[in-house]
Amino acid sequence: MSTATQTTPHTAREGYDRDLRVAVLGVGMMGQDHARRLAQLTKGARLVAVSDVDGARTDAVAAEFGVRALHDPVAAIEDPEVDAVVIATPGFTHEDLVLKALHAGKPTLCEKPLTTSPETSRKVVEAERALGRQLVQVGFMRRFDAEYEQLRSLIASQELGRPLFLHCAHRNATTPPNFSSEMLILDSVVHEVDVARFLLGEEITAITVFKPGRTSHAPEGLQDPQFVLMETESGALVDVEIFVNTTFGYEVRTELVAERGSARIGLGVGLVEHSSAGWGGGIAADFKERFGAAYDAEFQRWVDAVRSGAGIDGPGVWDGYAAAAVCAAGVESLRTGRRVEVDLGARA
Ligand code: ISE
Repeated sequence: MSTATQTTPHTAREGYDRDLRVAVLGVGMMGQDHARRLAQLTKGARLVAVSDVDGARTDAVAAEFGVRALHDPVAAIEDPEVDAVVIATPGFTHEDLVLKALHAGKPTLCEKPLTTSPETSRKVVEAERALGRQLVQVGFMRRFDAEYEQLRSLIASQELGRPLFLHCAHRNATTPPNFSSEMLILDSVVHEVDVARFLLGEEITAITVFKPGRTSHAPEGLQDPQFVLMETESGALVDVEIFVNTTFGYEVRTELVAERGSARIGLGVGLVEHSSAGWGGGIAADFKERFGAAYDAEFQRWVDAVRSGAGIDGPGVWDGYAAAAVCAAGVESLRTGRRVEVDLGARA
């Protein structure tokens, strides 16, 4: 980061030969983390403003980083002193804010979900297409994790032959208050949907959600764990154990089984004890710890892409739309107990 203050007029399409002035919208847990990242770590970026529905929080975070407190997120998007925005507000606000950012021509890094339904995500896809260039990156940070990148390269090299199965485990220690059974799909499995598409390079065509016996540690009424089975265009199967009240830590693992071999990521190093008696030294406490380096890389590559005029370097609005469509089908399957097919329609 640096503190250059040159204000040459420009457009996002031309790129920036000075630091990118970024506003973070939504400074809850994740937004504050991103604000700190931009203020202290990301090169070529300068945090200039923050905005949150909670006015006191906006003021406190703005004071902490010595930046402007903008209480209206739309005003922050339209502010001439703001080049680009990070959206970390609750999911239901994303559609409106992303469309406003597209209208204002401001490069945007939007935390997942892109929007809360396939229909509204498709609207964003169409709006960006009408603009004729990519301006919105979606915050699927696992694509920037070194192990996922390695596994993707291995699959792409075809060294192990055709992928047949991905076995995924996604475990969280506890859930925040009001975490619903649907949120296991919409908030957690959404990452597995994106990494399956990223690793295999194809779309998901159907999803079935099973409801195994509940853990006694889940809050009343929460269906935890769940077991998800996804089918892909090529016939590969992706299964996900999603279990969000393990009590003992954060585990995210993927095993690839291909025609001539298998490979696993997310195991940690050395002896790892998986119990409440201890973490054995290899299990992260939460996703901020497990994916900290991936978030750092995601932000650096996004800022570099925006400054170069490329707009994005990572998952775009189509990826956000595909994830929303698969998750909506997953929620339908959770409710009905049936296998639900996914039809994305023509790629925009
Ligand atoms: C959370 O919102 C995340 O995005 C984490 O990566 C995921 O592991 C967790 O289950 C979600 O609740």
